[in-house]
Amino acid sequence: MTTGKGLKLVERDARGVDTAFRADVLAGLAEEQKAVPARWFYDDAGSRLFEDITQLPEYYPTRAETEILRGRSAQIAELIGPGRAVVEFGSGSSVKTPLLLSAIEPSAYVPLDIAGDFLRASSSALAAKFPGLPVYPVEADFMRRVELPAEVAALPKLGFFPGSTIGNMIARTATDLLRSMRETLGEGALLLIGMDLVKDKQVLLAAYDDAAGVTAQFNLNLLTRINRELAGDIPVDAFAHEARWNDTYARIEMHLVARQDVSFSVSGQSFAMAVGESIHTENSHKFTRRTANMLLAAGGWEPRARWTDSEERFSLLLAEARPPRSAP
Ligand code: AVJ
Repeated sequence: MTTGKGLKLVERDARGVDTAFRADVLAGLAEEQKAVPARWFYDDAGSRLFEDITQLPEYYPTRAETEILRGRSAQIAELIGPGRAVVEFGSGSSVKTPLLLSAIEPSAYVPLDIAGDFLRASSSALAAKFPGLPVYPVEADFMRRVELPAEVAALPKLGFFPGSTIGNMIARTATDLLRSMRETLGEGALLLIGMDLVKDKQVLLAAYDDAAGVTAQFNLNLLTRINRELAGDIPVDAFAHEARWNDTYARIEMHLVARQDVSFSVSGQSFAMAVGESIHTENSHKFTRRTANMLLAAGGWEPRARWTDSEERFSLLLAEARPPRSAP
């Protein structure tokens, strides 16, 4: 296993504050509809809580996608073929990544992640599971084109982006990401991507507001993180977790709603919220076959195959980076 370039991707000021986190939180809290990007959920506590979420009875996406990877591995392997360098966008899950790698006989595995420590840990675990498979972790922000290691330059590529993480992005950002992936992987590359499906509203709301309150803890942990890392004094108990269905954009939204009038400060800046006002913390877009295909096409990817789980809750799509065709 080789290591990345050792670039420091997380910039900290003299006090050790993550400057991008502070900038996002201060800008987001100053908006009319307060908002903090969902990527900031994942500190150590948040990452552990997300792992707990994936085990909840109400949270079907992880089980549904794993069912597809297990049940359709022969067909997936047939269409992908052996010998590709698998480029995973994100550090990889301990369950889904091995399922894919055992199915397709890849010739290299390249996980891309901005969080170097997590990347190194999950890469060595994976390398131990697949002796003989070259693993080249790259510490990078995959929202932009990534320079892949020279060792995989000549290999055909398969991008892997499971989990419906693309659903966290609004259409414009999702399109930018798909186009960056195309630049990173090159023409002729394949992309295997998970997208959660539109379904009964009550099923969706329950998946994001579970009876045990784990998703509520996950959402509220963002405030705890802000207090700890950005010298905040937000009264966490004054906020309630709420999941909402936004029908215009076909997405679940998570909000932190003020249960009373509150005022607080973060990094020396003061904020006030009236009872009922919220901080918007996450979007989780849900797709149909057509909106999924439309999004892929907008990003330069031609849909090739599509699988769903037995209850049609979740989709896994295979797409190919093809040269753009002119009209018609
Ligand atoms: C990791 C983005 C796929 O949107 O379902 C789970 C995150 N948020 N419960 C999702 C999440 C609340 C999850 N993704």
